Amino acid sequence: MEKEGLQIDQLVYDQASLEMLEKANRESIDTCFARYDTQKNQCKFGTTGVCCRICHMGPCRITPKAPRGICGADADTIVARNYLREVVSGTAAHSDHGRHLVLRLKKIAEGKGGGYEIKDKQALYRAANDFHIPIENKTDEEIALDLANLLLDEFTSQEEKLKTLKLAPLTQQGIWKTNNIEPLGIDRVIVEAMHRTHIGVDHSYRNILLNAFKTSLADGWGGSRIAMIVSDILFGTPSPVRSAANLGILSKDKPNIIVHGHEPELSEMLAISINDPDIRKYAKAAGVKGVQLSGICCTANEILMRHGIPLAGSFLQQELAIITGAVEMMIIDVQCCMPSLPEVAKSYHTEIVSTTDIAMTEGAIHMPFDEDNALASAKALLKMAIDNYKNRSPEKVTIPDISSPLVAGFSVEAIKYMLGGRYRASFRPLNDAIISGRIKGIVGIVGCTNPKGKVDEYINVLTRELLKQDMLILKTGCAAIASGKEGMLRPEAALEKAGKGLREVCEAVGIPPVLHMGSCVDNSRILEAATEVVNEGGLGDTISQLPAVGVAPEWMSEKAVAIGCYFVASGVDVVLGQPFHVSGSENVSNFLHNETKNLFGASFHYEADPIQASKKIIAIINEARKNLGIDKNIERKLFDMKDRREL
Ligand code: SF4
Ligand code: MSK
Repeated sequence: MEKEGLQIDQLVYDQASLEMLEKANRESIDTCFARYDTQKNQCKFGTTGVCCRICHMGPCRITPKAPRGICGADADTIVARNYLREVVSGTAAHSDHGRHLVLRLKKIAEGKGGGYEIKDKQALYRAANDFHIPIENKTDEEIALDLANLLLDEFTSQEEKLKTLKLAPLTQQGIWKTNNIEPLGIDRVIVEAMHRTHIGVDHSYRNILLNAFKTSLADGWGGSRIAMIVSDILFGTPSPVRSAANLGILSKDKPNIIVHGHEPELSEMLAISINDPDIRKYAKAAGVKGVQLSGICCTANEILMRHGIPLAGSFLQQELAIITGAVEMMIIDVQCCMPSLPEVAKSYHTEIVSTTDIAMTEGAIHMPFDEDNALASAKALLKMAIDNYKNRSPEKVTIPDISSPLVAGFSVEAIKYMLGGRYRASFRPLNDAIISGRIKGIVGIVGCTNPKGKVDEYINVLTRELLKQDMLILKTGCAAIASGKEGMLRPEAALEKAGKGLREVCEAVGIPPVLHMGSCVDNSRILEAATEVVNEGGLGDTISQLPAVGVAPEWMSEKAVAIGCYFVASGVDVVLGQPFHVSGSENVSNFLHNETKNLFGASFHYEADPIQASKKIIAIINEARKNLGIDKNIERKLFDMKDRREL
């Protein structure tokens, strides 16, 4: 229930969310916004990172009068250990997602795919080529089996460095070697990091933090990259697709099914099954005209990128979607699904269905997804949702009439194709546009939404500022959804919002100025794009030399901490709109915000205000341009015969 004194219009930026918060208020529904208000005097020991509950002599809290915990750990050790544990959790989340997909690929290769198949053979051959797997005289299944086994070894390898690191530019690999942060197998790295942070093990904040960067590489270049590679093989490499975003996409007269979470296996099957003749027939018999599938968070991004399934909203709209009263079923898998959903759903007819045994929620219906009978599992859920349509109470339904059209699906392959066509697909035109100054730089804006600020405001204000300054924006996760709702993912946004140079490039290529590259694990696509730019030439030979910055404006999850770390370890400066919980240790803060610059050529920066953040980003990009000697705009010149002769 909303509380007295809570200024609803200060909580959310988009009108659809605002309307639903007002409805929540009228209907006395508890939401995360009211709960944030209750929690908002947050514990200083937690927010500064100096609370330790790693052993049962504690918990201990560091203060000026008590500078050490019972075991003798000081603020540096405690803050660094807490930080590393966040990176471990984020890395584990992305990597476990990747592992499931590799296991599915292996089953397909063994003829036990359960309805899944190799959808994108080119993606399979590309991956085989990347990992030097011979493909001659082999069936696709044989290639897939070799690839699956190689990728499974990436999780379990005890003594060999990750092979996926070799996908980075050569000099980048050298930087990791010099700093001794090349990860071994993903599982080993995660176990080792948990061991290091046990009481009485690693007490050097510097050593612990270096391990955080090493662990994060096992995410960005390991688990997340693997998830991306295998998703493309199983479900198709994304290419530009039209769709729409925001709660207004919910149907007034069809059962609404929302998928929410991160793993694409079930949602992919649902996207396929909505057009199944059996489901059409079932819907018709129930007197409805089919079903409306949509998504929240990154499961949404996965099926948006490949099927154009619309986005109902981002992380902080999950409760608001139910409050429309028009959702028959919300299907949740893993990560970012609030435990409050069944409580909100109690006031409506929405069924909350959890689908994986590692993620159960009290009050939800638990129907584990049977991946070996995926189509049947997906259809059973759709039929349940159709059955539930009759329980919708029209008097409780309010669907905000607000949504924006968008174009998503910008994988690296798609960008290359758009830049150069089928026969000359390459990043050359992008590099040339950066060198000539028409595009000043590339900014990856990623991550979540967070009730600590007005939801979406930082993301949207920053995006607008950067577009004016000719920055090409790459987006993933909920930050991309915010841009979708704001109309920034339309090609026309280039005409309306971009600076002259960026507008010219977007018009010529036919792309929006903000490119939606996918889900949280697809942040590895941003690293892939950065690698393409380096390898294309003319902009230095490490990622840290590129005029490129990463931003996590409204982040909240441990996954975002891991993402930030692997961006910095890969040479991309990262601007945070929310600070880390590290201010209790000057040494840890200094290491993350300054010293890493000497190690990796990039560091973290915290800016609470989006306009200040845009200035910081422009300064970082201008410095990179100056160092590359491309800080003067080069006018495009038409060559006459004299020039040609001179050439
Ligand atoms: Fe306290 Fe040390 Fe135990 Fe942490 S590990 S709770 S600082 S005694
Ligand atoms: S869903 S991790 S709130 S981006 Fe990937 Fe959004 Fe952040 Fe979850």
